[in-house]
Amino acid sequence: MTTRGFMGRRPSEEARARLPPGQYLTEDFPVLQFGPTPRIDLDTWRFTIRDGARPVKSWSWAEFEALPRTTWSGDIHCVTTWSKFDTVWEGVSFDDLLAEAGITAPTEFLLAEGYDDYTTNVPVADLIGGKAMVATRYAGEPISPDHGGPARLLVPHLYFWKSAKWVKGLRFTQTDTAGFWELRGYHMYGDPWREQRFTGD
Ligand SMILES: Nc1nc2c(c(=O)[nH]1)N[C@H]1C(S)=C(S)[C@@H](COP(=O)(O)O)O[C@H]1N2
Ligand SMILES: [Mo]
Repeated sequence: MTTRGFMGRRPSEEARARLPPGQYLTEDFPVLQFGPTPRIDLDTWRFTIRDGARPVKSWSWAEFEALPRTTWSGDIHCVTTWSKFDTVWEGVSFDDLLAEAGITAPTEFLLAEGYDDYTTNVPVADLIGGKAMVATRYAGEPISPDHGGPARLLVPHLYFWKSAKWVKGLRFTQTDTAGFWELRGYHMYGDPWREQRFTGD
């Protein structure tokens, strides 16, 4: 068990190497969102890929659950300075979503959209090649409502605000279009290793 060493007051050498600048390690899983947790009924849940205004592909919950599954394990980093190590997620990779939709990405950018009307922009290049998924399980269980269940985007190499909770779809955009937090001063890209927290960082 190497995780023991991470729990002390001072992070171990290994933990420090895994912590991006300005981040601290937490064992908790803080809940952060701009509004209340939406109530989402699996009977009416849908996940839709759009090219601008045009729907390209849509899945019901049962259809989504039947898609190929991917597991990812690693560290997540929130702009509010907590990082959490060795989180385990399961869901459908962005690559598999495109393949199942029978498309290649029509533009270089998209907005992830939540059932709470949250949006966040991510370049397509940061989603392909196994870098992102629409997760439906965390630590072996369905994702709890507070953490974005039934499904959330997971883009773990960017600050966690890019991982939209209660995700209802992905919308390809012609240009890199600011989402909810990006319109309010957060960085358009959000690389934790370059400490891109705010506009201009
Ligand atoms: N739909 C939606 N997704 C969201 C948010 C939100 O307000 N609404 N907040 C973001 C922010 S700022 C963070 S830090 C993470 C927090 O995820 P957590 O509550 O599971 O820790 O969710 C992101 N995804
Ligand atoms: Mo955040």
